[in-house]
Amino acid sequence: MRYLRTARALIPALLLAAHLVAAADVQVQVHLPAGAALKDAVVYLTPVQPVHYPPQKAVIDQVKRRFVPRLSVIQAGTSVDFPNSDNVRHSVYSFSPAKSFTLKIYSGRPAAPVLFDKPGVVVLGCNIHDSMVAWVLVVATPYHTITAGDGVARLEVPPGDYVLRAWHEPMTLEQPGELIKVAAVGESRRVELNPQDPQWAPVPVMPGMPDMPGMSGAPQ
Ligand SMILES: [Cu+2]
Repeated sequence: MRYLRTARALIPALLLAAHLVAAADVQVQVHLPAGAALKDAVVYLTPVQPVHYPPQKAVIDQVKRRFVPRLSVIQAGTSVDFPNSDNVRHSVYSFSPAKSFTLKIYSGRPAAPVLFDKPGVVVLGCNIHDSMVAWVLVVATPYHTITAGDGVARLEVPPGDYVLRAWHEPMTLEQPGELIKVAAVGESRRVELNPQDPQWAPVPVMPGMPDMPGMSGAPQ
């Protein structure tokens, strides 16, 4: 029995050790062609061998007639809530191919979250307030983050083969990416994003949405 108790006591320590061994640090610096660090770039590593990841939830609030946060990176299969913290009504929409939807004009909390089930770039707008814009990058991986002011992103991933990509608004497409092998000791990379590239083309954020007269910010 004593051996059994000892074995039971060891299991959490062994699992923890396995976890520590399993994670490799990947550091990625995103920069412009001239070398300047690029803040608020999404960096993501997509496993070549697909991994299972459980469904997630996220929140994009509406505060003082802005989306908060303005930039989100979520994995495909995430349900996003769009609460309205303002005392004016909003109507959130997207015409992006990766997720097209409209939430009817509402106060408070809409009835149901919106499921983002496909990878891709999604631009959000509000039918009532033209200046409201938010970006959602939907990725097919749980390994993603956003660069800080120094343009550096740090990720912890199991060692293995990945496609490394970076993205920044207003890129309309994802990069083809670079195949990298992450060893247990970790990896350090630099990724250049070039605003001259075609996928950086500005997008029409409000593509042909009819105005809604009389609704411009009037308290509801
Ligand atoms: Cu609005």
